[in-house]
Amino acid sequence: MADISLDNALDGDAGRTLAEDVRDGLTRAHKELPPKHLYDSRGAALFDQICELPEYYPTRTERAILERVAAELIAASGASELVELGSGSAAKTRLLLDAMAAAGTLERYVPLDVTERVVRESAAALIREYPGLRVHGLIGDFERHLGRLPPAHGPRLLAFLGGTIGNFAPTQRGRFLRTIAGLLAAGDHLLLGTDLVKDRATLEAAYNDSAGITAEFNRNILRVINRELGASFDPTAFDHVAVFDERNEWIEISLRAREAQEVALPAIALTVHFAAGEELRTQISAKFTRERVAAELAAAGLELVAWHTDARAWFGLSLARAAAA
Ligand code: SAH
Ligand code: AVI
Repeated sequence: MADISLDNALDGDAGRTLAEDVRDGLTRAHKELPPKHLYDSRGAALFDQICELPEYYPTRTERAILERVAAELIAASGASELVELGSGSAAKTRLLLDAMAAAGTLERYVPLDVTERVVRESAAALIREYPGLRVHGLIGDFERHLGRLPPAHGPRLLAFLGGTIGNFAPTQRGRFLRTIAGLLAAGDHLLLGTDLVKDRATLEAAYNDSAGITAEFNRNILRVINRELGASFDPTAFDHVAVFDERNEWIEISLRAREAQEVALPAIALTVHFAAGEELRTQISAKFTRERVAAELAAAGLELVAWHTDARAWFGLSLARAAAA
C-alpha cells in the first residue's frame, strides 16, 4: 500500500477564487484581500523565514509549550490520527508525531494546506522520518474543503496551530469553530494554538521585523496577483504597515500606497485606483485571552479540556472536545 495519498480540492478552481476575491476585495470602499493568497511557494518560504526571526516569538513559544506537553496531550486525546489544518512545513507537528509514536498510537497524518508544494514536501519528508506512517495530504481551503477530509480511522486529534485562527475575521472564526465542532466525533479532540494579548511593543515588533521579511511576505500578495491575473502592481510602491488595534485586540496588516496610482488587472478586466496613502488590508492577526478562547469555543459547542501556556503567558494551547449535548 502506498504511504502517501494526495487529494487536490483546488484543482481547476484556485485561479477562479483568486479572481473573485480580488474583484470583490479591490472594489470595496476599504480595500482588502484574504490572507490565503499570501501563500504561494514563495510566500510559504517567506513565512518559514518569519518563524526564525528574533522578533517573531509565536512559533518558538508554541514550540516550547509543545515540547513540554506533547506527551500529555497525546495521552489525554488517545489519538491515532493527526489532522492538521494550515499545516505549512509541519515543523512543530513532529513533536506531536513523536509523542504519538512513543505512545504506540501513531497511524496516519492528514495535512490540509492551500499550498500544494508544502503538502507534497512535508508528506514526503514525514514518511521517511516515521516508518509505517500513512499520510493523506489534502490540498485545499480550510474554509471550503473540510468536507473532503477522509473518514477517520480512529480517535482523531485535529490541530490548528501557529495562531492561524487569528487570521480569520471574527464572524468567520465563529463559523469555522462551529464547523470544527461538527467534525469532532466522540473521542476526537481539537488542539488550537492562539497568540495572546500582550504589550504593544512586543506585538508590533513581531510584525515589523528589522530584516524586512514580514514586509516582503506582505508584498508577496501583489506578486501573486501580478503572476496569476497579469496585473501591474509595483510591490515597491507600497509600504508595509502593521499596527496593534487595541480596541479589536488584533494586529492589522496592510499595504499603503506611497503615491496615487492606477493598477491594471487585465485578466478580470478591472483597473483599480489607489489614492496616496490608501491602505489595502491583507491580514488581521487576532490576539486572545484564555477567557475569550474558552467563550468562543463554548459558543461553538466545544468544551475546553486543558489550557497550556508559557511562563510569560504569551501563547495559549487549548485542548478541546465537542461539548456533551
Ligand atoms: N501551522 C504552521 C503554519 C502556519 S502559517 C505553523 O504553525 O507554523 C499558515 C498556514 O496556513 C500556511 O501554511 C498557509 O498556506 C495555510 N493557509 C492559510 N490560509 C489557508 C486556507 N484558507 N486554507 C488552507 N490553508 C491555509
Ligand atoms: C499564520 N499566521 C498565524 C501568522 C500571524 O502571525 O498572524 C501570519 C503572519 N503574518 C505576518 N507574520 C506572520
